Amino acid sequence: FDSSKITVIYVLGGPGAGKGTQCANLVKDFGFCHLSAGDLLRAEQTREGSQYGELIRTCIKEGTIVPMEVTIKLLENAMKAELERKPRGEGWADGKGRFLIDGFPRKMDQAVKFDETVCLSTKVLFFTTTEEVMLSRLLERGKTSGREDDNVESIKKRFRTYANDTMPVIQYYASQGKVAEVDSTVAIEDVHKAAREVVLKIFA
Ligand code: UP5
Ligand code: MG
Repeated sequence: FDSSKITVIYVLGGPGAGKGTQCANLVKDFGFCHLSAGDLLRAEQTREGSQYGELIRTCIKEGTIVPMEVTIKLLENAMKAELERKPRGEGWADGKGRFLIDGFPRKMDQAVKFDETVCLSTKVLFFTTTEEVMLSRLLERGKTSGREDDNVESIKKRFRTYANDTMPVIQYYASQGKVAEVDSTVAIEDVHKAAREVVLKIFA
């Protein structure tokens, strides 16, 4: 993708930190196209004829990362579809495609590959809170979400993968000066205000 035609923000943070919730708010503010890697994988998992269904189901339940080729292809296709749908950038004030890539990249290999072969991000929005807070949010959501990974065993595994695989990605982008950290412990609307400030600066 031509980086003069798109603005990409990676949205990272632990499981249940509030990435999806805040992306929905930022879509309303700035007209982003919100692409959640987890949502794309869950859709692919149930798509008839997908050869990756079982692989994705196992990885999600075990809290491990699906091989990057699968996720990168899904994201790339979704970005292409959005740009074809809006050839003149309707709704994007500067005419550039605006993408929030949520929950990706969460392992170094994905980060390097995506940066090298798909596009570079302008910023990384990094939502932080404690494991205790994340656990209680996910268990609460698990009562109704139907997500196979919203149970204590899977959540513990997701925390481990996050610490081992995703934290190095955040450090990598921090060393490039791209990371904006937002405390997501507070009320949804307060997190939203802080996140909006970060994005406002990008489009200023
Ligand atoms: N909530 C949110 N904010 C709140 C606040 N400020 N105060 C009080 N409550 C708040 O929020 C979680 C819950 O908390 C909700 O009920 C919300 O109302 C409440 P949400 O916004 O959904 O948090 P989010 O960070 O999006 O949590 P999510 O569970 O989606 O994060 P994960 O990163 O674990 O899940 P994801 O879908 O990204 O990935 C799932 C799996 O897919 C991974 O474990 C992995 O196996 C696989 N995957 C890959 O293999 N590769 C990838 O690149 C991406 C995913
Ligand atoms: Mg999410």
